[in-house]
Amino acid sequence: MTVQEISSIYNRPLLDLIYDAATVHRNNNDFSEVQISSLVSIKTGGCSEDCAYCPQAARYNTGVDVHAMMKVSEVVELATKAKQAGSSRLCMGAAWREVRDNRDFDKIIEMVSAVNELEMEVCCTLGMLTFEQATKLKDAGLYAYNHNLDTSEENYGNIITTRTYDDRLQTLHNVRKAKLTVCSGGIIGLGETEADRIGMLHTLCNLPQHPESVPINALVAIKGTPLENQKRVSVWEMVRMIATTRIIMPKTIVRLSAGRLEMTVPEQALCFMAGANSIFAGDKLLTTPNPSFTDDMEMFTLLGLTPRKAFKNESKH
Ligand code: SAM
Ligand code: DTB
Ligand code: SF4
Repeated sequence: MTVQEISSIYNRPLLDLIYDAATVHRNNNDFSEVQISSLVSIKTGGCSEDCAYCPQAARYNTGVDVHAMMKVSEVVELATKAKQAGSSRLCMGAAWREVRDNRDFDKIIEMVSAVNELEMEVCCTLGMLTFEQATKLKDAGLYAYNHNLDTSEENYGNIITTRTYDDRLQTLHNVRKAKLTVCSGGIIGLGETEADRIGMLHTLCNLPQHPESVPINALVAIKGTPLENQKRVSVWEMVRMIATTRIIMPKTIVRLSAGRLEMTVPEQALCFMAGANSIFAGDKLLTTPNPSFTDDMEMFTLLGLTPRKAFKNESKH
């Protein structure tokens, strides 16, 4: 799909866009199902990178407590709780630039296989990864790898200077080659233009294969980061972004990610209508608060949504 084609979808009158996205969603997916993922920050803060949005970058004073790698048993306990609350996927995040072949990585391999035994889809987001490391994770039972493009190639250097867009794409290539499923999306509200949003979606949708999941995050502006004074994105921008993603990648899981705490239930309902079919649940994202499981379950009941079971598309991979 061309930039022009994506742009003409993105710029449709809002209600047409929502209606069209809802139609694509209903024709391609079980629209009453929403996947629930939970996040665990297995290694927090102290990161060497300069991502302008991130509370975990060591160079900004954000007040995040730095934590060394969690114990395998702690992760299994959190995963078990998340599963009981309805999560089908556990995503383990580490504040790293890249994976290194050391004891921490060995520990992650153990975590992956332990959580996989709970019959949850296991996802990791650990920074850059080689093909060999991706293969090790796959062999341990990893299901998905998250690595966001975050913004357009043109805007990337305004947000992050310690690595390049090509580095990101190379990791996505390594992940795909290791036959892991790909989770890659971005953030809106960084100060990007609409052309940047469209540009990012263009890159995602023209990868050799669509990512199996695309998280759309609204910036959580963090005090101490260069983006602390960014204005909160409006729900209409979230809806537009989600609806466009749904239309151009009809079968992908589109995740309404960071930023839900500031959204009302009717606002979130619009996002589900426009094709979002996944959320992060549990009272914490990586370092910032998120709605509680209880509130989300009330919302699901109200809207007639049901949690999606793990490994639903297993036969395809
Ligand atoms: N360090 C690894 C990396 O950068 O790939 C993995 C963890 S990193 C925290 C994962 C993603 O979280 C980022 O790519 C970004 O999209 C998202 N993120 C981080 N801080 C955020 C914020 N303040 N608001 C919204 N999304 C954020
Ligand atoms: C994604 O796209 N968003 C999640 C997950 N993938 C790793 C992280 C959001 C982080 C929000 C800021 C925080 O809690 O630290
Ligand atoms: Fe580090 Fe990832 Fe945060 Fe960037 S987004 S500073 S790489 S933890």
